[in-house]
Parts: sequence; structure tokens; C-alpha cells
Amino acid sequence: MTFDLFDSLPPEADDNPIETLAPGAVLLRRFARDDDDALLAAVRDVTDRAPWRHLVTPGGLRMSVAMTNCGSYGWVSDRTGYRYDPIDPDSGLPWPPMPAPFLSLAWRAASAAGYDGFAPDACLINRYQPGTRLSLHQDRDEQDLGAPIVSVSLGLPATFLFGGLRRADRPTRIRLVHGDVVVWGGPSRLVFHGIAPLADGDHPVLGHERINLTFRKAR
Ligand code: MD3
Ligand code: FE
Repeated sequence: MTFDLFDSLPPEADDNPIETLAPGAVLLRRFARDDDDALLAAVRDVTDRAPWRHLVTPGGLRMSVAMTNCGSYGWVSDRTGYRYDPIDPDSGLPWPPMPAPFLSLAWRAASAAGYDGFAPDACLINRYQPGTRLSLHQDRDEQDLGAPIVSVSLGLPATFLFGGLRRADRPTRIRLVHGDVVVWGGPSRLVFHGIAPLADGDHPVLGHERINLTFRKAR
């Protein structure tokens, strides 16, 4: 648990925590705030075994976001394409198991957003440093597009770009801060989205970094 003077949201903003951003997209402000220490300790357990890496896109570009995974499957990209892989290509070993605090948080958040029984089998962990961005994309490598994706923001605030079902749809900008959880399902599951270049700052818990967890049902 941390004080969030840094995030410049008054405490009253916590009182009405369920906000619908678009049909099927639910923002749970600060939902994960009290779990931050447990979640970040679990991130360190994962990165000890499956270190951060910058993946290469099929087009040959190195992503500015550093990534790793845990769970039965991990999302990977290389010159051959995108896929969910049960093996970490860097180590040749299975990804670290999904930590218990991850599963618990994902299940509780999905339930609060109206999705009962969410059982993710993959968690992609993204690390942003000042200047890091994630360009507009859809997440469509998962087999069951009926399952939602649950995202958890930790550390420095980010500007999330929330587009439409067509790449050309002009995105809305949403500020996501430490502890915010968003559940993306239904008609919002296939929207184009991204993260604007991260602004520098000094977060009390994560310093100059932002970490995002996305829980997925890959298979
Ligand atoms: C809307 N991550 O890992 S989280 C990603 O902050 C990704 O690291 C961003 O986009 C990040 O694929 C954004 C919010 C998010 C995640 C997945 C979505 C929004 C989504 C899937 C479908 C629709
Ligand atoms: Fe995405």
C-alpha cells in the first residue's frame, strides 16, 4: 500500500470505482493498489527466471517495450510472426508459473466487471521506461476472443490510446495510473489500442518505470 499524492487523484475518486469506458470496457480505478507489493514481488520472481527482453516484430523492428511472460503460454514475436508459445525461446524452458497473487487479482477484477470464472492461462508483462511507446494494434492471437483481457497498470502514469474497430478510428486518450485495472471484453475486445511515449517521472514505488500486466486466455 502506498500513498498516491504522486498520482494527483483525490481520495474521493476511489469511491465510485466502476467506470464503463465503452461497451465491454470497464475501468476499475485503483483496484490493484493495495496488492502492489505482492504483485511487484511476483514480477521479480518471474523476471529472475524469464528476464526482460526486447522482442523483434515480423518486420524486423526491435520493440521499445521490454517484455516477459508467465503462465502456461507466453506471447512472443520474432521474424516468423506472433504466437503464444509454451516455451520461453530465450531459455528453452517453460515460462514461470502464474503467481497466486496474479491469478487472484485477475479473477477478482474480471468478476467485478461482470465476467465470472476468468481463468487466464497467460500473462504478458510489459516494462516501459521514459520514451517507450506501444503503437496502435489489436490483440487477436488468442483462441477464445469471448474471454476478456484484464490489464493492470503499475508505476508511472501512461496515456492509453483507445481507438475503434478500424485502425483509422481516432483514439481517445485515457490516463492510467498506479493500481488502475481495465477489463476489456465484449465489443471492446478487438479495438485498436496503444500507449503514447511514456513521460518521465519518479514514482514512489517504481521510480522511472511503468509495468503493465495483461491477463489473457490464450487457448
Ligand atoms: C484493449 N498493453 O500488452 S494495456 C498489450 O499498457 C497492450 O502495456 C498496453 O496493449 C500496456 O497488448 C495496454 C490495456 C489493454 C490491453 C489489451 C487489450 C487494452 C486492450 C486488448 C483488447 C482491447
Ligand atoms: Fe494490446
